[in-house]
Order: sequence, then C-alpha cells, then structure tokens
Amino acid sequence: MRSLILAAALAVAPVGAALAADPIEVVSEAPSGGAEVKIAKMKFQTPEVKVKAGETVTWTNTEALPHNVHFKPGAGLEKDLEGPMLRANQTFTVKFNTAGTYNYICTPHPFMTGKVVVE
Ligand SMILES: [Cu+2]
Repeated sequence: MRSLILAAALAVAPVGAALAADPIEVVSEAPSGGAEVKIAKMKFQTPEVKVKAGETVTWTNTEALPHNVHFKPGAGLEKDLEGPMLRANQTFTVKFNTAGTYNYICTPHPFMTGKVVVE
C-alpha cells in the first residue's frame, strides 16, 4: 500500500518543478477562485480581466463557431502561447505566474482581442 501512495505522489510531481515557472502556463483544470471569460458573438465578453500572480483565467467558448486564445510575445513572454481551438462549451485555462499585462487574440479572428492584467 505504501509503495502505491509513493508512486501516486511521484506521478503528480511536475517535470522540471525545480526550474523557475514560466510567466504563463496552460493548466488542465480550473481551480476555484480564478477569473472567467466567456466567448460569444465573436467577442471575448470580458475583454480585460485582473488577477493576482498565481491565479488562473478560464475561457469558455459558448457558441458553435470555434475560437481560441493566443498570447503574443511581450510582458516577459518570449514566444507565442497559442491555445487549441475551442468548440462550443470547451474551456481553456491559463495560470499567470508573473505580474504584467498579457495581450491576446483569437488566431483566426485577430480582431477579437483581450488582455489579462496580472498584479
Ligand atoms: Cu475567434
């Protein structure tokens, strides 16, 4: 039983945990307390959200047309972070580790813009 628990603990330890965290990172689950942005009518419905460092933002596409969230370099981001295309009711969560202003677009609809201000 003891070895099972140890194996489970090792399985959840992130690879490279000793390295400095990226300024922003995609996470697979939205913890409670994060900010939420709905995507509808070809817009990010809350185009500017504020969070504290260490918090998450979760985007939910609420319409049939696929959209994504695509961060551009800047604010400490060295390269693009391009999220997957979201179909209706699919979500995408990013954790923000470093203070700054992070601008993003939807890749196929670059007129869809938003930003996350991390304090
Ligand atoms: Cu779009």
